[in-house]
Amino acid sequence: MVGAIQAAVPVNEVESTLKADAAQVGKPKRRQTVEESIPRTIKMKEKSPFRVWLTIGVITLLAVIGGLFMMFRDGTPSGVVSPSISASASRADFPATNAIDGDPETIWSSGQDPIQWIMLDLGAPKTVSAIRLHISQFPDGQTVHHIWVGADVSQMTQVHEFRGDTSDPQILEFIPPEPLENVRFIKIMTTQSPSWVAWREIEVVSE
Ligand SMILES: [Ca+2]
Repeated sequence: MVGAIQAAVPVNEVESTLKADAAQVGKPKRRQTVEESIPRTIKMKEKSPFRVWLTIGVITLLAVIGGLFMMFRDGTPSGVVSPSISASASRADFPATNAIDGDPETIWSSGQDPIQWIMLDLGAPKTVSAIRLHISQFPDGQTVHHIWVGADVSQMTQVHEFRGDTSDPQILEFIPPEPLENVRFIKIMTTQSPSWVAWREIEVVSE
């Protein structure tokens, strides 16, 4: 049986195969270039504009998040402060915030006779060149208002006193001889008035 299988392969075909193998011996194989060695799928991804823009987008997003973190880690964005206000007393429908909303038609009212006060926190020390008080008063009459300022609520200094006949909606303006430096807190204390203590608006001109 073995002899029969060997006889089934033509002699000429065996010789030509052996010659072809012999011709390949010692012949250097063509080297595969680096580019050819990279799978096609990877090359397609590297050339994709979508992938490039996605990378740029992610980097930009991370930079924005990092910037916002730096801005807000101290509680407020750098260079931006938000004033706040408090008062000795306030009627529910006439809150203290009405005194700093920029609208003379909205009123803070303590709902109380003197002595009452309202205090503005500028959020950071500033140089103040003017303070304007928009009166809300009924009836007209003799009033006394004191302006206190300071960098800290425990160390306030009185810088002015308004004393005289006043009426609604008069504006009292205080312009110091020199701008007041290092002012964060401004307290307006009313010690005499025929009216409940109230203000339409407190304006502060600061640098
Ligand atoms: Ca107002």
